[in-house]
Amino acid sequence: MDVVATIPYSWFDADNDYILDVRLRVWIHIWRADANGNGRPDPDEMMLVNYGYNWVNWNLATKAAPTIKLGSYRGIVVSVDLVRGPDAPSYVLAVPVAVAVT
Ligand SMILES: [Ca+2]
Ligand SMILES: [Ca+2]
Repeated sequence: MDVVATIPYSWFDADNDYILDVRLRVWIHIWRADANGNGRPDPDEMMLVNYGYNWVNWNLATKAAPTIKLGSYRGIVVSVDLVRGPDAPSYVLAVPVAVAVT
C-alpha cells in the first residue's frame, strides 16, 4: 500500500522565496483494538507503521501487504497533517490536500 499526499507548490512556498510556508506529513498506523469501545482509533490504541515527513510539497508512506498481515487488528489508519514552516503566515491556512492510496 502506498499513500501519497500532495499540496500545490503555490501553497508550499506561496511567495517563491525558497523558504517553505507549509508542508505536510503522512502517517500509517495499525489500529490494534478499540480498547475504550468508542468506535474510533485513539492514539493509545494504534501503533506507527511508517511515515513520510520530507520538507517538500508531497510525501509518501508505504506499508507492505496490507490485507494479509492485519490478523486480529481492527484496521489501518492513514492520516495527513500540515506543518507550518518558517515562512508561514500567523493565521491558519486552508490548504488543499490530495491523498492517493494505492
Ligand atoms: Ca515562502
Ligand atoms: Ca477507541
